[in-house]
Amino acid sequence: MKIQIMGAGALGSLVGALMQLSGFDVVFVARGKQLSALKGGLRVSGLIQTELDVYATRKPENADITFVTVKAYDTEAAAKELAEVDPGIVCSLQNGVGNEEILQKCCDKVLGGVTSYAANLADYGHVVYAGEGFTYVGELDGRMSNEAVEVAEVLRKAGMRAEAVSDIHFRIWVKAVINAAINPITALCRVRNGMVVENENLWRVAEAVALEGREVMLRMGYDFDAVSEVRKVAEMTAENRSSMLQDVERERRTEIDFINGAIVRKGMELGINCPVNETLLYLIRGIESGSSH
Ligand code: KPL
Repeated sequence: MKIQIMGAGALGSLVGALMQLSGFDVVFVARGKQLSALKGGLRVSGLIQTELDVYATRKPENADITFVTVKAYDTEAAAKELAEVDPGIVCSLQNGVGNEEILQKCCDKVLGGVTSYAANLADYGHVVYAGEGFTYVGELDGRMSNEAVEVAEVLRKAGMRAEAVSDIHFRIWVKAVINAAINPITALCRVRNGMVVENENLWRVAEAVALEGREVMLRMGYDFDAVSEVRKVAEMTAENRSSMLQDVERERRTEIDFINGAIVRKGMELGINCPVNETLLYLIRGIESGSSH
């Protein structure tokens, strides 16, 4: 079975490495310095230590399953490239809301996915496997399909904890609200995730973001205890530097528009004001406009 990783950055390289180590034929799609480095091999450190010769390319190819791991703002470009080949089952493992809908415009068979596996790029071609998590995949319309079951099975064969679910849309929103409460605060204050709960000033902001997200989700028919979940994830990932903090430190564009931006937009649609999410959205956009990406 041929597995393709569309966007072999930190998470994509980790998933690809785990797949290849379990015997799958893997294509790593990357660009720039990461592509050049991968052509010389992929190093994995952290929870596992290994070096692999990998097949890395700029453009996607035909495959049985394509995992999309590009940053949310690159989903549209990735979808257009995937439309030129037969990518098989396309499964997003990205952050934020709306990626699947963008992929569906160009690809026939799209599954939603969320993962809490943690990976960081120590350098181009060198991924650090920072934490084992859980991955959920599912149909966007809530059906339990053979494709979703098959993708979860493939992830499990690669040694990952994974499950096919019938509420992937809900899980995507849960992750977005958690990211909305942790990521921009850590990026603005340049702190690791744990500080969001350890510092009472930061916690007040995180709690307000979570409560706004919860209100929007409630109106969508989704109930979850956003404040407790944010606390739990911030404590569990206390030593992590969030993906948004890493983006800001490297002067790269962030995924703010697909996280807090998505909450603000959905809130507007439903007549709910989300002023704290909106403020964080504008502040992170302000940082982005001052950086060189
Ligand atoms: O998903 C994350 C991210 O950094 O994007 C969290 C859960 C906040 C872990 O760092």
